[in-house]
Amino acid sequence: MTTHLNRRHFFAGAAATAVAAGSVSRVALAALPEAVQQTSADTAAPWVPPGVTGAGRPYNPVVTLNGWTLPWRMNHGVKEFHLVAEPVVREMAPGFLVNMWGYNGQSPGPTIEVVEGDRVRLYVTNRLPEHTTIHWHGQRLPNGMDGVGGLNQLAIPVGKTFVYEFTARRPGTFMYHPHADEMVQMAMGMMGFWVTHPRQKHPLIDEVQRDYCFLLNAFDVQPGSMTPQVNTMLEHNIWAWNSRVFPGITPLVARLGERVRVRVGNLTMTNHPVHIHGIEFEVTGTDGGPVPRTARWAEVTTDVAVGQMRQIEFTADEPGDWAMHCHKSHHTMGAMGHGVPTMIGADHRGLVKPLQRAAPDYMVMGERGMADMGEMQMELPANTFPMMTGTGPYGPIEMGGMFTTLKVRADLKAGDYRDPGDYAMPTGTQAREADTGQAPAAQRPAAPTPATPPAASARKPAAGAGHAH
Ligand SMILES: [Cu+2]
Repeated sequence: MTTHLNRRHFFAGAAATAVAAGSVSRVALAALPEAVQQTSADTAAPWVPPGVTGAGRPYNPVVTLNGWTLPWRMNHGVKEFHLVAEPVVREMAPGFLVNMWGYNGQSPGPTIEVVEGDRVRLYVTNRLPEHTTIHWHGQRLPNGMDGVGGLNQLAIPVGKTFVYEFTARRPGTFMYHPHADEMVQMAMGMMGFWVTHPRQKHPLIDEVQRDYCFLLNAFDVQPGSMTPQVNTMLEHNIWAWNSRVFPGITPLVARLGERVRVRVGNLTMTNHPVHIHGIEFEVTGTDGGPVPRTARWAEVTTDVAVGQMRQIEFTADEPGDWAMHCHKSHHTMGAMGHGVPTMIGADHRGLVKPLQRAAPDYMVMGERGMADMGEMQMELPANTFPMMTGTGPYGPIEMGGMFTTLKVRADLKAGDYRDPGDYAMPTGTQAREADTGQAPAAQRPAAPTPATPPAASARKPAAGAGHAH
């Protein structure tokens, strides 16, 4: 877990690039906070702000999956941030690179993390080839700071820097994204997370030991290409968490017994039922704020609809490597799963050899299901994310999208977010091949008799009533 913060001032050295340094005066540049860049897609360690008076009580910082928190500077009581909207190359999984638009070197942009009541000033520099804006999704703010191009403000022209300023009025989970050429800019990955911590102990916001956040996002990257199709509405083939896909998504790590919060925001075009194995959680907050305690119930899957945020909490009290994923099974698959004809049950016997004489690379796939693809060494076009990938200690995991793991361990140190490796299962606690030979025959209950006897013409009665299946 490294941060790779590149603390260069954004405009230093920009003279050689497309942005003309001459278009902004030196005095104006000196007034801007530094635009911190991130060069890594790794999960950054939580960012603990320097001790600042008046910045609120200490809080437990969030950890952004495969992301980072943007450092700020204090300027006469105002927290100042500098976001740079720009083209980036995002590593969505090891070896799978996608041209995106994002902020400060990555897509999604950095997480903005402040405290309730903070005065916040955000400089936004536009290095995209077209105008943009930023909408601060879910915030209470003056109308002119809401970021809807044309409605509330002039769009930020190419090469220009605009400034937004407001007070973070309510604690909670928020997002940011453009409200200018939205379809294109969000399809290209322009979005980020925002967390406002409560200033005082809040009756509905509990203390947790781990606080994770990520955005659900989706792309259409055709096999062999590097740039998303921006006009795709629903048929995306890359289903991502924070612009990463399994096995590129960092596991969520917790020490046995810790309270864990996970904040999820959805900026795709469809809903995602987020499911965690091994524990039950409660939705403790939505886009509108904390959920009253009497309105919470335990569940293992929560649907996050388009434009929504959900904040869930649980006690990590079962050790292991628990799957955590979107429950739409197509969303845990990479490219190539879509549009493949169903071959289950098709008999290829006698066909393969003649076909291979004509086409030596021909292979049968799918007639016994598609699990074979998980271990297939098929040659793919360059930069293609396969349909299923990732290997666990017991073989291929057969996933490739919105999937990661929750790793709960007794021997973790507080605040240690490193991947602890594979879970070592206690002997005798794992599914295994059944011993069908030696065991003495168990007493078998009789099969239940039908409540209503079937009509004689409809079904013949089974020969042996106790017949086992
Ligand atoms: Cu999904």
